[in-house]
Amino acid sequence: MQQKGLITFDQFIASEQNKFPNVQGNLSRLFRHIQLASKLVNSDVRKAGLAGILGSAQNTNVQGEDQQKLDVLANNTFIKMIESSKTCAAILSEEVDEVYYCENNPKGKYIVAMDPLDGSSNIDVNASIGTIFSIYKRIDLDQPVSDADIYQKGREIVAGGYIIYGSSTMLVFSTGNGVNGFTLDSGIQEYCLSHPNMQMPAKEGIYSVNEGNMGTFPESVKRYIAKCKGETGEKPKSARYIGSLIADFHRNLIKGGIFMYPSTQSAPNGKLRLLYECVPMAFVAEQAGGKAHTGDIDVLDIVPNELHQRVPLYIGNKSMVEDLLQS
Ligand code: P6P
Repeated sequence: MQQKGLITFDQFIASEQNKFPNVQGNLSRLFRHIQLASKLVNSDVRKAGLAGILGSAQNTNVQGEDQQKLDVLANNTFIKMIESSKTCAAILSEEVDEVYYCENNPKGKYIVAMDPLDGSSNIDVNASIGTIFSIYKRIDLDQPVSDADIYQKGREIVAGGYIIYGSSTMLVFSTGNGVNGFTLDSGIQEYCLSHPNMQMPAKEGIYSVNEGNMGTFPESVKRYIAKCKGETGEKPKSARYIGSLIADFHRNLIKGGIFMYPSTQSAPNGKLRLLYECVPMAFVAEQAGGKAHTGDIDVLDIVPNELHQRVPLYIGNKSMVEDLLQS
Protein backbone atom coordinates (compact mmCIF):
# COMPACT_ATOMS: atom_id res chain seq x y z
CA MET A 1 0.00 0.00 0.00
CA GLN A 2 1.43 3.38 -1.00
CA GLN A 3 2.26 5.78 1.84
CA LYS A 4 -0.20 8.68 1.83
CA GLY A 5 1.12 11.87 0.15
CA LEU A 6 4.26 10.19 -1.28
CA ILE A 7 2.84 9.82 -4.76
CA THR A 8 1.46 12.51 -7.05
CA PHE A 9 -1.49 12.07 -9.38
CA ASP A 10 0.88 12.13 -12.39
CA GLN A 11 3.02 9.37 -10.85
CA PHE A 12 -0.11 7.37 -10.00
CA ILE A 13 -1.44 7.68 -13.57
CA ALA A 14 1.96 6.69 -14.98
CA SER A 15 2.15 3.63 -12.73
CA GLU A 16 -1.39 2.61 -13.70
CA GLN A 17 -0.52 3.03 -17.39
CA ASN A 18 2.54 0.78 -16.97
CA LYS A 19 0.16 -2.05 -16.10
CA PHE A 20 -1.03 -1.90 -19.74
CA PRO A 21 2.22 -1.95 -21.80
CA ASN A 22 0.46 -1.78 -25.19
CA VAL A 23 -1.51 1.43 -24.60
CA GLN A 24 -0.45 4.71 -26.22
CA GLY A 25 -1.13 6.86 -23.17
CA ASN A 26 -4.18 8.74 -24.49
CA LEU A 27 -6.18 8.22 -21.29
CA SER A 28 -3.21 9.32 -19.18
CA ARG A 29 -2.89 12.48 -21.26
CA LEU A 30 -6.61 13.17 -20.96
CA PHE A 31 -6.38 12.78 -17.19
CA ARG A 32 -3.44 15.19 -17.03
CA HIS A 33 -5.42 17.80 -18.98
CA ILE A 34 -8.47 17.34 -16.74
CA GLN A 35 -6.18 17.67 -13.73
CA LEU A 36 -4.71 20.93 -15.07
CA ALA A 37 -8.18 22.33 -15.85
CA SER A 38 -9.21 21.59 -12.26
CA LYS A 39 -6.20 23.50 -10.93
CA LEU A 40 -7.17 26.51 -13.06
CA VAL A 41 -10.81 26.33 -11.91
CA ASN A 42 -9.68 25.82 -8.32
CA SER A 43 -7.68 29.05 -8.56
CA ASP A 44 -10.75 30.91 -9.94
CA VAL A 45 -13.06 29.47 -7.25
CA ARG A 46 -10.66 30.46 -4.46
CA LYS A 47 -10.51 34.11 -5.58
CA ALA A 48 -14.01 34.47 -7.06
CA GLY A 49 -15.02 37.20 -4.62
CA LEU A 50 -11.93 39.26 -5.43
CA ALA A 51 -11.84 38.75 -9.18
CA GLY A 52 -15.42 39.92 -9.70
CA ILE A 53 -16.47 36.50 -10.98
CA LEU A 54 -19.19 35.75 -8.50
CA GLY A 55 -22.86 36.03 -9.30
CA SER A 56 -25.04 35.45 -12.31
CA ALA A 57 -23.78 35.47 -15.87
CA GLN A 58 -27.20 36.92 -16.80
CA ASN A 59 -27.82 33.84 -18.93
CA THR A 60 -29.95 30.70 -18.63
CA ASN A 61 -28.54 27.29 -19.53
CA VAL A 62 -30.34 24.43 -21.24
CA GLN A 63 -31.55 23.31 -17.83
CA GLY A 64 -33.40 26.60 -17.43
CA GLU A 65 -31.02 27.41 -14.58
CA ASP A 66 -29.43 30.81 -14.03
CA GLN A 67 -25.81 30.36 -15.17
CA GLN A 68 -23.27 31.70 -12.71
CA LYS A 69 -20.15 33.44 -14.04
CA LEU A 70 -18.03 30.66 -12.59
CA ASP A 71 -20.18 28.04 -14.41
CA VAL A 72 -19.28 29.64 -17.72
CA LEU A 73 -15.62 30.06 -16.76
CA ALA A 74 -15.30 26.45 -15.59
CA ASN A 75 -17.06 25.14 -18.69
CA ASN A 76 -14.76 27.09 -21.02
CA THR A 77 -11.66 26.03 -19.08
CA PHE A 78 -12.49 22.32 -19.12
CA ILE A 79 -13.54 22.34 -22.78
CA LYS A 80 -10.32 24.12 -23.77
CA MET A 81 -8.08 21.79 -21.76
CA ILE A 82 -9.88 18.59 -22.75
CA GLU A 83 -9.84 19.61 -26.43
CA SER A 84 -6.12 20.45 -26.28
CA SER A 85 -5.37 16.92 -25.05
CA LYS A 86 -6.25 15.76 -28.59
CA THR A 87 -7.70 12.55 -27.11
CA CYS A 88 -11.39 13.50 -27.26
CA ALA A 89 -13.83 13.59 -30.17
CA ALA A 90 -16.72 15.17 -28.27
CA ILE A 91 -17.70 16.69 -24.94
CA LEU A 92 -21.13 16.57 -23.26
CA SER A 93 -21.54 19.40 -20.78
CA GLU A 94 -24.33 20.52 -18.49
CA GLU A 95 -23.62 24.05 -19.73
CA VAL A 96 -23.84 23.25 -23.47
CA ASP A 97 -27.20 22.58 -25.14
CA GLU A 98 -25.89 20.17 -27.79
CA VAL A 99 -22.90 17.82 -28.19
CA TYR A 100 -19.66 19.83 -28.40
CA TYR A 101 -17.61 18.24 -31.21
CA CYS A 102 -13.81 18.61 -30.95
CA GLU A 103 -13.33 19.68 -34.56
CA ASN A 104 -9.56 19.28 -34.33
CA ASN A 105 -9.84 15.64 -33.36
CA PRO A 106 -12.76 13.81 -35.05
CA LYS A 107 -10.99 10.48 -34.51
CA GLY A 108 -10.44 11.11 -30.81
CA LYS A 109 -10.60 7.93 -28.76
CA TYR A 110 -12.76 9.29 -25.94
CA ILE A 111 -15.85 11.28 -25.08
CA VAL A 112 -16.07 13.25 -21.81
CA ALA A 113 -19.38 13.95 -20.07
CA MET A 114 -19.10 16.65 -17.42
CA ASP A 115 -20.78 19.01 -15.04
CA PRO A 116 -18.04 21.66 -15.02
CA LEU A 117 -19.20 23.24 -11.77
CA ASP A 118 -21.83 21.38 -9.78
CA GLY A 119 -23.53 23.10 -6.89
CA SER A 120 -23.15 26.52 -8.45
CA SER A 121 -26.13 27.85 -6.50
CA ASN A 122 -23.76 27.57 -3.52
CA ILE A 123 -20.90 29.56 -5.07
CA ASP A 124 -21.87 32.91 -3.62
CA VAL A 125 -22.31 31.46 -0.13
CA ASN A 126 -18.92 29.73 -0.10
CA ALA A 127 -20.24 26.18 0.23
CA SER A 128 -18.29 23.33 -1.39
CA ILE A 129 -18.79 22.92 -5.14
CA GLY A 130 -17.12 20.70 -7.69
CA THR A 131 -16.57 19.26 -11.14
CA ILE A 132 -18.01 15.86 -12.07
CA PHE A 133 -16.79 13.88 -15.10
CA SER A 134 -16.99 10.53 -16.80
CA ILE A 135 -14.96 9.23 -19.73
CA TYR A 136 -16.38 6.96 -22.44
CA LYS A 137 -14.34 5.05 -25.01
CA ARG A 138 -15.76 5.49 -28.51
CA ILE A 139 -17.21 2.45 -30.27
CA ASP A 140 -15.75 2.91 -33.78
CA LEU A 141 -13.05 5.52 -34.47
CA ASP A 142 -13.51 5.13 -38.25
CA GLN A 143 -17.03 6.51 -37.95
CA PRO A 144 -18.04 10.06 -36.96
CA VAL A 145 -19.19 10.47 -33.35
CA SER A 146 -22.63 8.87 -33.10
CA ASP A 147 -25.39 8.22 -30.59
CA ALA A 148 -23.83 4.78 -30.10
CA ASP A 149 -20.76 6.53 -28.65
CA ILE A 150 -22.75 9.00 -26.56
CA TYR A 151 -25.66 6.94 -25.19
CA GLN A 152 -23.67 4.08 -23.68
CA LYS A 153 -24.71 2.59 -20.35
CA GLY A 154 -22.85 4.01 -17.39
CA ARG A 155 -21.42 0.55 -16.76
CA GLU A 156 -19.37 1.03 -19.96
CA ILE A 157 -17.45 4.12 -18.85
CA VAL A 158 -13.66 3.77 -18.58
CA ALA A 159 -13.36 6.34 -15.80
CA GLY A 160 -15.49 8.47 -13.54
CA GLY A 161 -14.81 10.92 -10.77
CA TYR A 162 -15.01 14.40 -9.38
CA ILE A 163 -12.98 17.31 -8.07
CA ILE A 164 -14.38 18.92 -4.90
CA TYR A 165 -13.41 22.53 -4.24
CA GLY A 166 -13.98 22.39 -0.51
CA SER A 167 -11.97 23.15 2.64
CA SER A 168 -9.32 21.32 0.65
CA THR A 169 -9.38 20.52 -3.06
CA MET A 170 -9.59 16.80 -3.79
CA LEU A 171 -9.67 14.73 -6.94
CA VAL A 172 -11.50 11.43 -6.41
CA PHE A 173 -11.76 8.98 -9.31
CA SER A 174 -11.89 5.40 -10.48
CA THR A 175 -10.91 3.58 -13.67
CA GLY A 176 -12.71 0.45 -12.52
CA ASN A 177 -10.06 -0.78 -10.08
CA GLY A 178 -11.25 0.87 -6.89
CA VAL A 179 -11.42 4.52 -5.86
CA ASN A 180 -8.47 6.74 -4.99
CA GLY A 181 -8.49 10.27 -3.56
CA PHE A 182 -5.83 12.91 -4.11
CA THR A 183 -5.52 16.16 -2.16
CA LEU A 184 -4.13 19.27 -3.84
CA ASP A 185 -0.99 20.48 -2.09
CA SER A 186 -1.34 24.18 -2.94
CA GLY A 187 2.31 24.81 -2.08
CA ILE A 188 3.58 22.64 -4.93
CA GLN A 189 0.31 22.61 -6.94
CA GLU A 190 0.36 18.84 -7.09
CA TYR A 191 -2.46 16.40 -6.27
CA CYS A 192 -0.99 13.90 -3.79
CA LEU A 193 -2.45 10.51 -2.89
CA SER A 194 -4.22 11.03 0.46
CA HIS A 195 -7.10 8.50 0.37
CA PRO A 196 -5.93 5.25 -1.24
CA ASN A 197 -8.56 2.57 -1.97
CA MET A 198 -11.59 4.49 -0.66
CA GLN A 199 -14.48 2.34 0.56
CA MET A 200 -17.96 3.31 1.70
CA PRO A 201 -18.00 2.65 5.50
CA ALA A 202 -20.12 -0.40 6.35
CA LYS A 203 -21.89 1.37 9.21
CA GLU A 204 -25.14 3.08 8.31
CA GLY A 205 -24.71 6.82 8.67
CA ILE A 206 -26.24 10.07 7.59
CA TYR A 207 -29.34 10.56 5.47
CA SER A 208 -29.22 13.47 3.09
CA VAL A 209 -32.29 14.82 1.31
CA ASN A 210 -34.04 18.16 0.79
CA GLU A 211 -36.96 17.56 3.16
CA GLY A 212 -38.60 20.73 1.89
CA ASN A 213 -39.82 18.63 -1.03
CA MET A 214 -41.12 15.86 1.26
CA GLY A 215 -44.77 16.55 0.42
CA THR A 216 -44.37 15.29 -3.15
CA PHE A 217 -41.89 12.44 -2.62
CA PRO A 218 -42.93 8.88 -3.52
CA GLU A 219 -44.64 7.17 -0.53
CA SER A 220 -41.78 4.65 -0.23
CA VAL A 221 -39.28 7.48 0.20
CA LYS A 222 -41.50 9.13 2.82
CA ARG A 223 -41.60 5.81 4.72
CA TYR A 224 -37.81 5.45 4.56
CA ILE A 225 -37.23 9.03 5.76
CA ALA A 226 -39.66 8.47 8.65
CA LYS A 227 -37.56 5.42 9.55
CA CYS A 228 -34.35 7.51 9.39
CA LYS A 229 -36.00 10.01 11.76
CA GLY A 230 -36.80 7.25 14.28
CA GLU A 231 -40.56 7.65 13.80
CA THR A 232 -41.01 3.87 13.56
CA GLY A 233 -38.94 2.98 16.60
CA GLU A 234 -35.47 2.71 15.08
CA LYS A 235 -32.57 4.82 16.42
CA PRO A 236 -32.74 8.14 14.57
CA LYS A 237 -29.98 8.88 12.04
CA SER A 238 -28.25 12.23 11.62
CA ALA A 239 -29.46 14.44 8.77
CA ARG A 240 -27.12 16.58 6.69
CA TYR A 241 -27.90 18.44 3.46
CA ILE A 242 -25.47 20.86 1.84
CA GLY A 243 -27.37 21.26 -1.41
CA SER A 244 -24.29 20.39 -3.45
CA LEU A 245 -24.33 16.82 -4.81
CA ILE A 246 -20.54 16.51 -4.73
CA ALA A 247 -20.28 17.72 -1.12
CA ASP A 248 -23.17 15.54 0.09
CA PHE A 249 -21.84 12.49 -1.74
CA HIS A 250 -18.22 13.00 -0.67
CA ARG A 251 -19.22 13.31 3.00
CA ASN A 252 -21.15 10.04 2.75
CA LEU A 253 -18.24 8.33 0.98
CA ILE A 254 -16.03 9.20 3.95
CA LYS A 255 -18.51 8.83 6.83
CA GLY A 256 -21.21 6.51 5.46
CA GLY A 257 -24.71 7.53 4.48
CA ILE A 258 -27.31 7.87 1.76
CA PHE A 259 -28.07 10.81 -0.52
CA MET A 260 -31.52 11.01 -2.04
CA TYR A 261 -32.91 13.21 -4.80
CA PRO A 262 -36.33 11.68 -5.52
CA SER A 263 -38.82 12.70 -8.13
CA THR A 264 -40.84 15.71 -6.97
CA GLN A 265 -43.85 17.62 -8.31
CA SER A 266 -41.55 20.22 -9.91
CA ALA A 267 -39.06 17.56 -11.07
CA PRO A 268 -41.10 14.46 -11.96
CA ASN A 269 -37.95 12.66 -13.20
CA GLY A 270 -35.78 13.99 -10.42
CA LYS A 271 -33.47 17.01 -10.76
CA LEU A 272 -30.08 15.42 -11.29
CA ARG A 273 -28.76 14.69 -14.77
CA LEU A 274 -27.98 11.11 -15.70
CA LEU A 275 -24.99 11.43 -18.02
CA TYR A 276 -22.76 13.84 -16.14
CA GLU A 277 -23.94 13.76 -12.54
CA CYS A 278 -25.57 10.42 -11.67
CA VAL A 279 -23.44 8.08 -13.80
CA PRO A 280 -20.00 9.30 -12.63
CA MET A 281 -21.11 9.36 -8.99
CA ALA A 282 -22.73 5.92 -9.33
CA PHE A 283 -19.50 4.55 -10.84
CA VAL A 284 -17.47 5.85 -7.89
CA ALA A 285 -20.08 4.63 -5.41
CA GLU A 286 -20.11 1.07 -6.80
CA GLN A 287 -16.32 0.99 -7.02
CA ALA A 288 -16.26 1.97 -3.33
CA GLY A 289 -18.66 -0.85 -2.41
CA GLY A 290 -21.80 1.28 -2.44
CA LYS A 291 -24.94 1.36 -4.60
CA ALA A 292 -26.73 3.86 -6.85
CA HIS A 293 -30.34 3.34 -7.93
CA THR A 294 -33.23 5.35 -9.36
CA GLY A 295 -35.91 3.39 -7.52
CA ASP A 296 -36.47 1.36 -10.70
CA ILE A 297 -33.00 0.38 -11.91
CA ASP A 298 -29.30 0.61 -11.04
CA VAL A 299 -28.07 3.95 -12.42
CA LEU A 300 -25.24 2.25 -14.35
CA ASP A 301 -27.68 -0.04 -16.18
CA ILE A 302 -29.77 2.76 -17.73
CA VAL A 303 -29.52 3.10 -21.51
CA PRO A 304 -29.51 6.91 -21.90
CA ASN A 305 -31.74 8.47 -24.57
CA GLU A 306 -31.25 12.19 -24.14
CA LEU A 307 -28.21 14.40 -23.40
CA HIS A 308 -29.71 16.19 -20.40
CA GLN A 309 -31.93 13.38 -19.20
CA ARG A 310 -32.82 13.52 -15.49
CA VAL A 311 -33.36 10.58 -13.14
CA PRO A 312 -34.13 10.16 -9.44
CA LEU A 313 -31.00 9.28 -7.46
CA TYR A 314 -30.55 7.18 -4.32
CA ILE A 315 -26.83 6.66 -3.71
CA GLY A 316 -24.54 5.62 -0.86
CA ASN A 317 -24.16 2.66 1.51
CA LYS A 318 -25.42 -0.48 -0.17
CA SER A 319 -27.44 -1.49 2.92
CA MET A 320 -29.10 1.94 3.19
CA VAL A 321 -30.04 2.08 -0.50
CA GLU A 322 -31.39 -1.49 -0.36
CA ASP A 323 -33.35 -0.62 2.79
CA LEU A 324 -34.89 2.36 0.97
CA LEU A 325 -35.80 0.17 -2.01
CA GLN A 326 -37.60 -2.25 0.33
CA SER A 327 -39.50 0.53 2.15
P1 P6P B 1 -32.15 21.43 -4.32
C1 P6P B 1 -26.96 21.96 -7.29
O1 P6P B 1 -27.68 23.00 -7.93
C2 P6P B 1 -27.64 20.63 -7.63
O2 P6P B 1 -27.67 20.44 -9.00
C3 P6P B 1 -26.91 19.49 -6.94
O3 P6P B 1 -25.55 19.72 -6.79
C4 P6P B 1 -27.62 19.40 -5.61
O4 P6P B 1 -27.58 18.11 -5.03
C5 P6P B 1 -29.06 19.79 -5.98
O5 P6P B 1 -28.97 20.64 -7.13
C6 P6P B 1 -29.76 20.54 -4.87
O6 P6P B 1 -31.08 20.76 -5.32
O7 P6P B 1 -33.44 21.34 -5.11
O8 P6P B 1 -32.19 20.60 -3.07
O9 P6P B 1 -31.66 22.83 -4.10
